[in-house]
Amino acid sequence: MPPLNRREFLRSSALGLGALALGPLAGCRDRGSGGAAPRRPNLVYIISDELGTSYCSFAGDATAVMPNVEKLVSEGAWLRQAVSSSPVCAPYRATLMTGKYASSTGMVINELRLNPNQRCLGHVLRDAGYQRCYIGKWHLYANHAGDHDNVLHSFVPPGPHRLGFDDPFLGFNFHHIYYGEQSYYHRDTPEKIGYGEGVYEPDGQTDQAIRYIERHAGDVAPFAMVLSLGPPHPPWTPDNVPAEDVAVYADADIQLPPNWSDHADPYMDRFRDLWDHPAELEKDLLREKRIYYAMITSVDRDVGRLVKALEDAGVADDTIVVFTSDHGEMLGSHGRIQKMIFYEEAVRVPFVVRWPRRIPAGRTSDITFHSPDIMPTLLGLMDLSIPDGVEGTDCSGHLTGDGGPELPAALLQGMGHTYLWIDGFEWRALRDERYTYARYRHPRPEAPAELLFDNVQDPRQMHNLAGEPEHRERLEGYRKQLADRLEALGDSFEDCTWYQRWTDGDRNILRSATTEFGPMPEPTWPDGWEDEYRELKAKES
Ligand SMILES: [Ca+2]
Repeated sequence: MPPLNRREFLRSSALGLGALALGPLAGCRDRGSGGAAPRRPNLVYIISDELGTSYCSFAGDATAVMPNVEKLVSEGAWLRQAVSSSPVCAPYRATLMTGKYASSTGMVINELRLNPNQRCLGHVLRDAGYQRCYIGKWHLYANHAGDHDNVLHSFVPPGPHRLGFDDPFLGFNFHHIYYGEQSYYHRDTPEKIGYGEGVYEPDGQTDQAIRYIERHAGDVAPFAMVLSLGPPHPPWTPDNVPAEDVAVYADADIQLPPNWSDHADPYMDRFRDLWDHPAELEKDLLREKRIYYAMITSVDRDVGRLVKALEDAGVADDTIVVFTSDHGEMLGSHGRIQKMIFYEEAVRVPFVVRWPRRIPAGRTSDITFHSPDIMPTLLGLMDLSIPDGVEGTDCSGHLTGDGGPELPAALLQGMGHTYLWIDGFEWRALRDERYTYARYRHPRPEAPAELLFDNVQDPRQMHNLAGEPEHRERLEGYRKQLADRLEALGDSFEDCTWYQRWTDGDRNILRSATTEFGPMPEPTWPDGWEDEYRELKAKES
């Protein structure tokens, strides 16, 4: 048997196991090599978009049909309290890649360009000898609000802006049309490449992932793949999802949520006018929710295909598979749609990790787990060092059963409008298994600016306890914890427009609460495309 490294020794000691009992660890070694160098596990990280835990079958939603993710849950570990620390697309993805809060990445709203002058997940994997493949939506590059299909914004050029995931990169910045001409990806040129006639985009992306696994399963170097799928993000129209997935819900009894409100939440940043006609909105939401579920089932089908490909290639036991989402969706709860809010429907996300070599099947945990913890936890599982400046916690021991550190609560940051520099929607919150405490920056006369919910007694968060005398002490405790946590991060809880000072005025991030990143590298378009780049830039300005 090869010698154990220190980490494995500590783990085996903690488990009280002798070296002879370490069969599964020995199985992590390079297959058949007999050498001392450990072969690290592969990683497949699947992100769906807009899938809240509230709508997952394994979390109690009786409507959702998702047998393949259920199987993943039964074979791996599920972190039941997982939340998105910034429940909106680009801020989450910046945190995923850096292990830092939005206040430290500077990605406070959507459609900003992340500064690549920081050590990211892909860089660590690259330096550890991993092959790194990225497939699907990226959303860390375009520095422009709207006009998503302009290749200036959809094409993420090779080089620093891919943050180490370039081997290959089969992606695009942002779109959510899953069929036809508006469904495409780029390789290493601005050319838009379709997934094939009539192919549903997530199916085409999963095909790409499966081909990659087939090609690289036998390589000496391990691989790390991110598969970033669009659904169940809207538009929720029947022509944006396969008919077979819609048919699954033909007889489903789709309902509005119990905390539906026919009044718009005054703190919502967009779409308030939908509540001018609540009866119509109800009808629309019921129709759309059926498509939302169909999209969940479509993602589930692709998860099943991907796991089967790992099994067929003989690498399932040596591959860490993560299934998660960037944030959830309100779908009418609390008089809101979309995300960018601290309520359960928007922040709670599935986080399921399957790795037969190390993670006991069917494990669940209720530790605090939020987006900054993802990168250090993955690196911890892979026995790779965590870069300085990472703000999350390595929770890998909670997945394997070895235990480890845990924060008292997840810190959640709402920095402003979804993608515009507009003030008035900012909030901060703390969430633990029992309570959510939240505070808006700008109180409005129609609704309280401070909220406290008992997530166990009142899982739909319909009863605000913040004003109740018997919760005064608890409220004070959360106020203090929030102040301390924000101070430690240098997060001064400002207006949305205040954060423009962290950019160059053109949506390129130059600094954050903690870091001066230096100049934004100029994108480099490939040979033969430089003229087109200059023309498009000139047209835009
Ligand atoms: Ca998203």
